[in-house]
Amino acid sequence: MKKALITGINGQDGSYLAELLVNKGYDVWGTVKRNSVSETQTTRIEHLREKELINLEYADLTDMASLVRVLQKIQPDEIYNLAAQSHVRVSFDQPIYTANATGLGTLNLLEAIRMVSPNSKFYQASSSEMFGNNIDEDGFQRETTPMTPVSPYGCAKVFSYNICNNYRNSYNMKIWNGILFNHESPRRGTNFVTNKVVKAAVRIKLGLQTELHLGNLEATRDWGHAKDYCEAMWLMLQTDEPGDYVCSTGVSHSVRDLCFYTFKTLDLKWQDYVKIDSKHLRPEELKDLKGDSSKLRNKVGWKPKYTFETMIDEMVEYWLEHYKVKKELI
Ligand code: NAP
Ligand code: F7E
Repeated sequence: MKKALITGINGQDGSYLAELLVNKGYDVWGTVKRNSVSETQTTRIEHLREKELINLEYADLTDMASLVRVLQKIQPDEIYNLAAQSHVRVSFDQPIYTANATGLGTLNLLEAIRMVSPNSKFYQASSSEMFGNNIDEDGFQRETTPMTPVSPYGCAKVFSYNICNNYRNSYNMKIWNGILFNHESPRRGTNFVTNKVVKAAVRIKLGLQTELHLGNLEATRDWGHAKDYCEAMWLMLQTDEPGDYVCSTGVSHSVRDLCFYTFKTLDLKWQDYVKIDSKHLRPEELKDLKGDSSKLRNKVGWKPKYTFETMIDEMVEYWLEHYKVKKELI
């Protein structure tokens, strides 16, 4: 039985990856960081915890001793580093914490692995935010696109990406960088734009809310489904040769398109409810993202199952179910 360790197992991706690895017969371990309200911290993984399908350990990426302790205890075959302060807007409010957790935290983990578990395969959650506003001539970003990040989060992820490549080359460690474009789901935090829009549109439809306040409607993103992207993480680690892989759908939509599609599925006109609020604007914005994932598709055989539309439909259904309403009844 293979052992896997997932940092940030209670996050959006951690919860889907844990399900995937449990279904593949892995012995799955995950780290959670200490939180004063333990009941809500494990909401996304409660179904796995209740049935004792996963094991949890306390650890924090900023606390290397805790990482050494966990690695010594588990000696995992595969390590997925999904933990991070992952919110771009928040990274402008807490740049130093973001650099410590999202940047230096990766180095803490790499050093811990080098000392106590050097043969583990390692997946690093790199991000399309690393590219900043660089776009290749054909309109896409890919593995070779230059990286000039435009947020403290993006800067921290570039540090992690570079140190992973450095450790791979210097110490022959088995390290993969998955450069993932935005991926969403009903489990996405509701302060990210997709789930914020979908939740609000459903609440507006049900008379629970009257307005939705957003920032930049012109930004475009290449939005895929987190389930598809977690499968890509696992597939990468099943290859023999460590490397860097972009994971994306190749289709992008603006935040305006997202509002249009979501409100339309509920028979609403988004213009009647959306208000622009400068507090949701960023000091510097990443304008357009669209990824070319040919390398992942051709070398690893990855293909997404969801489209933008089927993903948003699933998220709408989730929120209707949350408020106990059947779509046919509204
Ligand atoms: P998420 O839902 O925000 O989950 C992040 C996880 O990291 C949570 O479990 C969080 O725990 C944990 N965490 C935060 N700070 C930590 C620390 N200092 N030490 C240990 N754990 C810590 O993010 P996600 O959407 O699942 O994304 C997973 C990873 O992929 C992240 O590294 C993210 O930056 C990266 N990524 C995401 C996307 C995307 O579109 N989703 C795209 C590219 C890359 P608490 O919840 O208890 O705080
Ligand atoms: O913003 C705009 C905002 O916060 C998307 C993270 O998972 O993906 C994610 O980062 C766009 C931006 O995601 C609001 O300005 C407008 O242009 O959903 P988001 P993100 O910043 O792209 C990357 C790949 C990661 O790696 C990150 O971890 O939507 N936008 N109005 C808004 N965004 C938010 N959050 N809230 C608004 O009200």
